[in-house]
Amino acid sequence: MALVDELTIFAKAGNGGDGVVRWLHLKGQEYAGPAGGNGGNGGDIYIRGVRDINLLARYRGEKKFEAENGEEGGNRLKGGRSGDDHIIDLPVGSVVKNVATGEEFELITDNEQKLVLKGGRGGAGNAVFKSSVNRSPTESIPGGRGESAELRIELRLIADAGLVGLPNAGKSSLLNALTGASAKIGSYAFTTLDPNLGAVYGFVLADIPGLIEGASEGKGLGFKFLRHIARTKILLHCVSLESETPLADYLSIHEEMNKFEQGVLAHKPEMVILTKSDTRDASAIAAISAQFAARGIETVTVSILDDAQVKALWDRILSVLR
Ligand SMILES: Nc1nc2c(ncn2[C@@H]2O[C@H](COP(=O)(O)OP(=O)(O)OP(=O)(O)O)[C@@H](O)[C@H]2O)c(=O)[nH]1
Ligand SMILES: [Mg+2]
Repeated sequence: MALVDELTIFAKAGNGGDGVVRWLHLKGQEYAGPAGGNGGNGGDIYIRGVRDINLLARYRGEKKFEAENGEEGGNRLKGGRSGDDHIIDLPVGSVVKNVATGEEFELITDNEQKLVLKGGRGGAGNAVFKSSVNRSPTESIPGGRGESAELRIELRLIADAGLVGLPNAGKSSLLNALTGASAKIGSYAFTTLDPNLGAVYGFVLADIPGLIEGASEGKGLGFKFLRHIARTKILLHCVSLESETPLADYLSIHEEMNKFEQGVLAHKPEMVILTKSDTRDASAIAAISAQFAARGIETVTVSILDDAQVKALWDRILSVLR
C-alpha cells in the first residue's frame, strides 16, 4: 500500500444550542416569571497525534468530521447539554493547515492534542434578561455557529532510526526484515539510490544509500542523504561480517559521518549491527566483536535469515525508541 502523505478534509465544529423563551407556571399564575434555559455549547474539533503512518489512507473517502451540536435550553432554567468534541487522530509529523484562515498546527509528539475549530457558544434563554425593569423578558439569543473549514493535512515524516553503513552492508535487507518494507536489494554496491522508509508499531526507520570513504568530499551517493537521518533518535550502523576488515569499515564510515554539518551526527546514539552473521562461524564472529569491544563499542549480531535474531534486534531498537 502506497503511503498517503497529503489529504484535504472538511471539518465542522458543533453549533451552540439556542437559548429559549419559557415561562414558569405556578398555580393561579400563568406567567410567574421567565424560565428559559441557556443552550449548550457546540463541540470542538481537535487533532491528536498517533503513531500510525497509515491513518491518512483510511480517511480517504471519509466525508464527515463533525463535532456534535449543543442542545437547546429547556424549561425551568434547565441548560441544554453541550455537544461532544470530535477528535481527529493523525499520524505524528502531520502539519494541518486551515485553508480558510491559513492557521497551521503541527503534531510533534504522541498523544499531543490541539484545538483546531471552536464550537459555537450556547445561546441565552429569556431568564437571563430578567431585571427589575423587565420582569417578563421575551428575548433569547440563538446559539453561535461552530467554526468550519477545509483542513489540508500534510505528513512530514520524522524517521526515528536511520540505517547507515557501506554499500552492500545489508541495510535495505534489514529494513525489509524489520519492517516488512519492500526496498530493493542487490548483491552490488549502490543498490539504493533514494531513501526508503519502513514502519512498525508507528516507529519509522529510514534506509539511505551506502556511504564510502571520502563521502564528505563528495564521493559516492549517500552523504547528502544524511540530512534525512539528522533528526533520528538513533543511528543503526550496519557492518557486514563478510568483510575482511569490519572494524576498519566501521571506523572509516564513522569518521565520514562526523564530518557531516559540523558534526551534528557525532554525538547521536549509535547501535553497531554486525550483519550477515550466517556467513561466518561463531568463533570468527566472537573475535570480530572482541575487536570492537576493545574500543568500547558494543555490537549486535544479526542475519536476516534468522528470525529470532531479527526479532531480538527489533526489541533492542524499540527499547531505545520507547
Ligand atoms: N547471507 C546473507 N546475505 C545478506 C544478508 N543481508 C543482506 N544480504 C545480501 O547482501 C547484499 C546487499 O544487501 P542490501 O540490503 O542491498 O545492502 P545495502 O546495504 O542496502 O546496499 P546499498 O543499497 O548498495 O548501500 C544482497 O545480496 C543481500 O541479499 C544476510 O543476513 N545474510
Ligand atoms: Mg540498499
